[in-house]
Amino acid sequence: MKRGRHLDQNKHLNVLDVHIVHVVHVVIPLPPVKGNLHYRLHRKKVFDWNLRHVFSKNIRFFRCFSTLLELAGLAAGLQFGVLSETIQDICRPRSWQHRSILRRNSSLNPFISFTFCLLQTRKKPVAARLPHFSPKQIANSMQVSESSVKRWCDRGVIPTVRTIGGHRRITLDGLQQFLRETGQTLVHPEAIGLPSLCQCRRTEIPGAKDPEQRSFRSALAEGDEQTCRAVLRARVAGGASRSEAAEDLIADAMHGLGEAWDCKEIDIYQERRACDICQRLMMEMRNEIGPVSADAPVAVGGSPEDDHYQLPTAMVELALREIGWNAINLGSNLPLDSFRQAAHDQNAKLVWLSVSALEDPARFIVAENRLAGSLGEQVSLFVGGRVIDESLRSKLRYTACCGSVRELVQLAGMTQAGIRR
Ligand code: B12
Repeated sequence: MKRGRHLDQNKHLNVLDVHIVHVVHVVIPLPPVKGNLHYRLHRKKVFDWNLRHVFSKNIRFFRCFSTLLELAGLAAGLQFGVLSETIQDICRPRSWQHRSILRRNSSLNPFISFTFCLLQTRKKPVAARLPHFSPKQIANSMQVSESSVKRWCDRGVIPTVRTIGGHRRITLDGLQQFLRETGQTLVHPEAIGLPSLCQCRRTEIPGAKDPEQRSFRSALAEGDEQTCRAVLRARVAGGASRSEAAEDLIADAMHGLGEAWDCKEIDIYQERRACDICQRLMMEMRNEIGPVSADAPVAVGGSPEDDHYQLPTAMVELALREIGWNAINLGSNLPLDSFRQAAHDQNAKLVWLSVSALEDPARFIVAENRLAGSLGEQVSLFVGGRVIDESLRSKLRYTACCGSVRELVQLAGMTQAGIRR
């Protein structure tokens, strides 16, 4: 039977829908019937897995057997929709057109023999697993020979499925597994309709001189939270305060990641993941400090409206708590009037403003000046952040404007309300 016709007959089957769970070969000897053997050989290749189906005339028996298998399969948690369809297909009258070999060759013992596969239908819809690729497509996108890809398929290095016609096909999952396990890359992912991946995704973030900073930077870019934590702890164990360690390692690494992101040397997800890790590490350190004393002076602060940066203000909170303030981080993207309200409600002695991004500097200046005027003489206003440059600074009203958390610690420690560790 020609393959084309064969595929056509089975067009309702997609080989990616099924996979062989088990091959069953059954030979049932029959009592010899002299003279008129009506056993017929069904020669149709249902699949190209060289299966031969020899049926007796008694189709009911076959159906019964398949039902039993189906039940057994269901009991084992498998699905057998395709098996029944295949059998129906086989059982069509036109499948019986071949005269039996048994009839022509009387030396053969009469038997019913059939080999078939238990086919497990996959549960996911086909579309979810597409696309799948031919070895030639993969070879083109990897810039290797097609025969190499076929060899990898046959050795199981690339997980491969077969079409009904027996051709090798590689699913996206299989391809990704292969690339992951072998460290190979697609030179031309676009050749198979995939977006190009950043081949030069860095985990070495250059720029730091200190070995601890270097290892923290690369662990952070790698997403290795354990190593980040260990390096941070080692810094604290070496005598740095928690906020100093955070500034030396976290701020430094985030600056490095920002530059690497700007140069397209890391992917954006690495930066987002790094932020998340740093948030957790700072929260851990904050919790290690423990509760502040009941009479500790209160400080409140955060980032202004349209500023979504969370790490700088969290770092300020950590630093102030470490020197004995009851520092309360109000978070990011907060209208400045809300700072005033929080200071009033909490009876705060210090308000900090961490400014990393400004959409409308003029509006910010007005709001900042209003906030400074409303806080009163007893409340210190500390301003800092990466966008506070000389020209902006000159238009703001504050008690102190610092470039770093270290400076803030020194100044806050000197304020009247500040208390010693
Ligand atoms: C993480 C990150 C983000 C994240 C933040 C997420 C989060 N959950 O926090 C998000 C996604 C919001 C983001 C967005 C954008 N980002 Co961004 N981002 C960064 C990155 C990589 C790290 C920021 C950070 O957390 N640093 C760590 C903190 C601790 O360091 P720090 O801010 O310098 O703070 C120190 C001091 O300033 C000081 N300090 C800070 N606050 C205060 C307060 C007081 C009172 C005191 C005393 C001191 C003080 O102490 C800190 C410790 O030393 C920086 C790179 C960098 N150089 O910082 C880019 C960076 C700031 N981003 C940049 C850009 C371009 C953007 C976007 C415009 C990108 C875009 N196209 O959308 C947007 C703008 C968003 C906006 N309008 O708010 C550029 C800015 C370039 C420029 N010339 O302005 C940078 C520099 C990256 C780069 N190299 O290109 N970003």
